Amino acid sequence: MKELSRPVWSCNEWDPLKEVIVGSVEGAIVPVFDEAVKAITPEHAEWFFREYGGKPFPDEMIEKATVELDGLVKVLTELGVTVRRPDSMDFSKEFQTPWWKSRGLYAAMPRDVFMVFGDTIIEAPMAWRTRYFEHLAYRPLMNEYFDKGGRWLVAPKSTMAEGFYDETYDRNEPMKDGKKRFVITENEIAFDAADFIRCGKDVFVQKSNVTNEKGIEWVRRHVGSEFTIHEVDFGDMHPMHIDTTIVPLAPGKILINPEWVKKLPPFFDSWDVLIAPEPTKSEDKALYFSSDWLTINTLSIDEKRIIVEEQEQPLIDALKSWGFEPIPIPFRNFYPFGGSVHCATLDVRREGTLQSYL
Ligand code: ABU
Repeated sequence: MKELSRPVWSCNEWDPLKEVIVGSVEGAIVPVFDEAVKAITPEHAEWFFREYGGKPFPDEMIEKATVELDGLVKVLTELGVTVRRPDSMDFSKEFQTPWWKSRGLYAAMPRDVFMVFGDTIIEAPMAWRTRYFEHLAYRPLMNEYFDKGGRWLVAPKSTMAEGFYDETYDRNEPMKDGKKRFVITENEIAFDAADFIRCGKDVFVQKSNVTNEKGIEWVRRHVGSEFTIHEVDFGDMHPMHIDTTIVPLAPGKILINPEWVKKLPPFFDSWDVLIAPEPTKSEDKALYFSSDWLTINTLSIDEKRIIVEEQEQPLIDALKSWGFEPIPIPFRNFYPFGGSVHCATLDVRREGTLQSYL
């Protein structure tokens, strides 16, 4: 098969981007403040969930974030990238399984739900009840990629019933006997795709409040011997998604969050380690679901060009000094939904080949 005729093909974070899914905040619902949400919510943001949990995000937030997502779509399109969007879905509708009831969340972050390993899209089982059916917003797209010849691997969903969440988990005591604790147990398979980050044949993953050992092992067994899945652990004490911790930008160049990354795995010994500057802080935009390090949650168009949030001037300057060509866009109003440009996108098709960058 000729490389570019593949409907699904992406092996790393930096090969020239050809097709991408961009999320949507249409109909987004604030999750109720349950154990899973509590585990990753900074204390200053608890009020937001207590006030709005189970209700739609305020209209003004949705409108402003939508303008920014539309801006991202425009920029990507002008760069010659094919942009796809999820379907509308009624996330306010209550649904139930044999064990529990919930409402949905949103289809804002395709990165959390899917990952692409070569010609295969892997659909993550997720770990929040609100996200149990989120993949269905992308079903028409997945069917299309499958019909065109792409491979589509779906991980078994946890019941998310009693026993899946650790009721004794305390966010203020994230360590026990020198080991990190998480709000999910090891009873069933769980992972969010955004806990994985790809460098060709080597993929890095962290255990987190949404990804357990069993989930990592499921991926390892199903992707086969072509890929090596490296489990890593950094200094984020309330981890959920690795793409604000380490960000491979080009062969041999990795951007790191110096607050959490004190040491990299030996794989990166010969790589240039680019230390991200402190994030800029915005007084008026609360980060309800995330750390300040959304700064480095960027999207690479290729080995040089990187989409970054326009207020992150220290990062923009640093990227230029390292020889990159940052493309600043306004995206600050998307931050309160829990991510930046990397989270809001899924690169379905990039040029390039599957190789080792060791
Ligand atoms: N969804 C990405 C958020 C990770 C972080 O809180 O840094």
